[in-house]
Amino acid sequence: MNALFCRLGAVCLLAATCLLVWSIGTPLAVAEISDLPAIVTHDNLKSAGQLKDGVLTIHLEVKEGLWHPEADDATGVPVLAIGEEGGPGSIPGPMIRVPEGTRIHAFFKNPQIFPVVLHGFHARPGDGKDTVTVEPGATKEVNFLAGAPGTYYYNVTCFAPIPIAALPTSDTTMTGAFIVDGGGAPTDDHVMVIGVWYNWMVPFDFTRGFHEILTMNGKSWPHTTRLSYTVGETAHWRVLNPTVAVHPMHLHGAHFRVDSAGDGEKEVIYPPEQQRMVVTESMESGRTMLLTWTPTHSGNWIFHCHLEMHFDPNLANQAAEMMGVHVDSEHHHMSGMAGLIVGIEVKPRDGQTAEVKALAPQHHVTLTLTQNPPPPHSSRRCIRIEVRDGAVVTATGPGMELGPPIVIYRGQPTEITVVNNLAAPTAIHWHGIELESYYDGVVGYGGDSRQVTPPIAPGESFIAHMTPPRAGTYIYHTHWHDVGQLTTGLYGPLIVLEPGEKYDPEHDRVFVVSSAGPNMMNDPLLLNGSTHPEAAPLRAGERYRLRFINITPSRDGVEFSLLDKDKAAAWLPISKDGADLPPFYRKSCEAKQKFAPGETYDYEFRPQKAGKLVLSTEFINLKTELSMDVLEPAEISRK
Ligand SMILES: [Cu+2]
Repeated sequence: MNALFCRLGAVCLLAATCLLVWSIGTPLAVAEISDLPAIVTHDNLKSAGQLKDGVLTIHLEVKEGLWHPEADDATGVPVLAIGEEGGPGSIPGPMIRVPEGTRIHAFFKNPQIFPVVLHGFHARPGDGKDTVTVEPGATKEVNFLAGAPGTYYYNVTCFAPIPIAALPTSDTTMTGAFIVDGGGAPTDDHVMVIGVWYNWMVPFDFTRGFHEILTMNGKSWPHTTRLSYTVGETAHWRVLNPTVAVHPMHLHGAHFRVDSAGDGEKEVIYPPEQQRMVVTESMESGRTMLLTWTPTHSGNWIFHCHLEMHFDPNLANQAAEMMGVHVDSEHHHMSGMAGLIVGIEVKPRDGQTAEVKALAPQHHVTLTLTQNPPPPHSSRRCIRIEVRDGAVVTATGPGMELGPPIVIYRGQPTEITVVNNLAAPTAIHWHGIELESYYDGVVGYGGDSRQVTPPIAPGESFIAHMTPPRAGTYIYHTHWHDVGQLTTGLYGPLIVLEPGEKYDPEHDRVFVVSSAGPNMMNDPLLLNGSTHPEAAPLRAGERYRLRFINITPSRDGVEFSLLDKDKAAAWLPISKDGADLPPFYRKSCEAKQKFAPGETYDYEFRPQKAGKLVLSTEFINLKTELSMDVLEPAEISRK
């Protein structure tokens, strides 16, 4: 089932419960709320409990308190959290981290007036249905072997009646990491727990989002902990998604290696031949991963969820306002981002300066942005993108919402001049390209202390330098904090070819799925910039490279399928996010792929016979199709 519907079901149930409790209870006065103790946040730097003779003894408790997802001195949100007895409640909950073979002896105290249910307090691999209920006022003792090494988590849920102070809160505020070390996995890692807090009391409005606060280790950008590395240093991260939402996690400026995939109960550590390099990994609800990356460029970088609604400052502000939480909106609007974002500050190697020295460009491209007048019978004003590459000029087609491809070459120093003739400022992110931070498009943060990425004001231009180290499929898209730009055509494919290769649009096809507006449930799904896309015919027997891009703002799982009379055809996966896939994944398979915003996939496809193929893109109730004729083999061009 789609995660969104799961979420809606859960939300409706909880909202109903909360409303019931609200109707029979008495809300705490403001003064009583501000008297609640502080819930602290932390970065999972040490294990809770006492480890002695192979046994970790830990005393945990449900605590009420005020959580500060923004600045520590900003108004808090009343929540329930887990803490060690005698200490404060924390978000994420106290980390349980033990060597393989450890026995965990936990005492769990429930001082609340309702039962709580413990999930994940058992050996791994485990069964999610294996839960323990702690009655009101009781303390329960649980004793289990940690089990297989890996990245796991626990969470605690409560049944109604929910205390009024915690009314709109119970999502991932009672979740913590559970790490079992061993099996050669790194221990010098950074553990990141994603959190989502919903305001259950606010009715849903798909044009305004879910009214939620997105956090990493209990904090929302710009208050998340800044990580620090030196160029060339190896970083290992364990990323945990114990939320009900999908989060396509995207790293700027470098590819990372996906070393594992887990679901909280079981983790699969990939052998080397199954490790993929990506820039975006779509983390389904419940998913965990271990990743490794090595910064190659100094400066400031971000690791964030690519769902626009999980970093849009306006949505974060709305959620906060609904709860009467003070919002540091000045800061949000300066950086234009909020929510599920982590900043990474990479220092140059010893003896090297951070100065950005662009190589003398051998290739110049100009990208000119203008506002198109609305087409007849429409009030939508879309953005026209013109790409000038030497004498060749291509542009957004009439009535379309998609920039033309920019084609550059691996290893060739390139400069792209962005000319902004729009009425508003903008910034362009070269999604997936390994380049200097200053050119990466993150306004107010990219670059370093001496030179920070500026917005491109109306009438101004900005030159981005890059020397892409690998050939593949990337994206250029607006990184300005206005979803309007991302939903009126300010994006396009960025294709990196091998040196000397010639772009062959006949056999190299790009399919971009995007959105004609910010409303994720209603605004049409666009395929190649249109609701009625067209494509030139294919020829039976010839080999094609099909490149797919999802640049919708928040459509977490768009399903692409290439159908031959309603049955999926077969294709060969060749790369993901611009990085070639290892041979393990290069096997002919059904031509179907579900993918999230910020992901790209490339396939090799060879139509077998003449006929008709349909490329279908679907998201819940939305569907856009493209039909392609397959012609008889041409004797002359046949390879
Ligand atoms: Cu997200």
